[in-house]
Amino acid sequence: MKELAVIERIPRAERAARQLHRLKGLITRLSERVPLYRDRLRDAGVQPGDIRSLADLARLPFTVKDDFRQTYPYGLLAVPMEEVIRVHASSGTTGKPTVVAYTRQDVDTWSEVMARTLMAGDVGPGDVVHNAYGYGLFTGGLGFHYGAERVGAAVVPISGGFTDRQLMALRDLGSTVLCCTPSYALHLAEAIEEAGLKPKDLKLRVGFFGAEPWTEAMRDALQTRLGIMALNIYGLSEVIGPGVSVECPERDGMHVAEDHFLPEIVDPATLTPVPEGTVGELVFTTLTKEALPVLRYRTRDLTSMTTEPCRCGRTLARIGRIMGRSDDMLIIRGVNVYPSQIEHALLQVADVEPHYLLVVRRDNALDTLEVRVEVGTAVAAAGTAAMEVLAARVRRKIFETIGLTADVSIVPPKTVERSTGKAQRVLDLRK
Ligand code: DLL
Repeated sequence: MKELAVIERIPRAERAARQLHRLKGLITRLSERVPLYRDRLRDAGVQPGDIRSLADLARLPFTVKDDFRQTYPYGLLAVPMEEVIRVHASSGTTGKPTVVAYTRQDVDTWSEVMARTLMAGDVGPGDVVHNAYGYGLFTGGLGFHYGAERVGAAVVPISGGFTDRQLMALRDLGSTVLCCTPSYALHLAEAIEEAGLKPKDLKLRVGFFGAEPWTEAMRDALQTRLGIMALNIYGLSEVIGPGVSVECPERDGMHVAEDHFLPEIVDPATLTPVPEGTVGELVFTTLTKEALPVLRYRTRDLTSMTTEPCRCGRTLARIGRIMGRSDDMLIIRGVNVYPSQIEHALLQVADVEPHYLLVVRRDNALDTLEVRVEVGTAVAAAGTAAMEVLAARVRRKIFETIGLTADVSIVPPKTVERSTGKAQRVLDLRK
């Protein structure tokens, strides 16, 4: 484990030499093995030999989420299927998820960056890691699981939900580390208080919270109410999952595992790199991924970056809190949802009109989604029972599409406000 700590503290110039070597190898692999990249690199007039410095990155083509959709499910793979040992997925723009794949080496790399993540909170043998991130296609659960095992901690693979059982496990198993989304952590904090428990009744010491946006005010609340140090963790499936970046105890920006994931910040309109400290869109190039390497993947997440040394001694660049997105993606209970997915679902149900409003709220720390949709005049005339049947059909369709249960309100014709310009389809009341 010592060598992992060293990797994070080497001089930046030494790391840059390694990054450049890896970048050259990546360009060769992509142009030989992935048709989409072969074509794009050719169109950009880039030969593998043209990469002479990290600044040459700015000449390379971008990758976007839609590229995953166009090549669904395995078109971006850079290895034969025989070398793939794991598949995960996250929501996409049309109901089809974004599929990501890992070789044995990729799972090992992921475990390493997740071990480094946990080590940022000094987690190791003797710790009990309560892992309430969802296990399954979502990368959160298994990502933390492998990292916790790698550092030699005892992992409690409790996954999400069943709050009563979570409380019992937190208390009885002596959990010292909490891993879940910040909104679920707040929900757990409330449940702990309702059960008459105080932070000192638990052994929790540190929490790793991410997968959705949160704020400093939320950090203060979690730290006080749970009696822990709350660390922000950022990652995304297309790059690897969690493990891309994490805060150290200084809590002054998230260190990027730059030896594996090369970060850039670009202006989302012009796509040119912006000066350090300026807010723009975060872009990643994976330097070591085998199964699914990505070149300049546009995350759509807005933040800034600094390479100033951190008081903790790590020389890794740091990104700030995610301040928003350059697209319309919502994160509801940790699930990525695009309004277009819901629209797609609504349009498949007969008798509803394509006039809708999505209302997102936070009740008792949990996100709720209300879908208000207009009914056609025929069903409206048929009365309440018919509207209720319709609401149930819409609810089922939405669940099939995004995997979340929405509160569906069927409203009379012409009652959803019409817009004269860009339609306002989302009312996010969580902010
Ligand atoms: O959310 C991976 C993850 C799991 C990260 C567990 C942290 C903890 P996806 O489902 O692909 O992967 O969603 C990625 O979630 O582009 C951001 O918009 C958002 N996101 C992730 N972490 C943060 C964070 C996982 N700390 C998308 N703050 C990303 C704000 C975050 N947004």
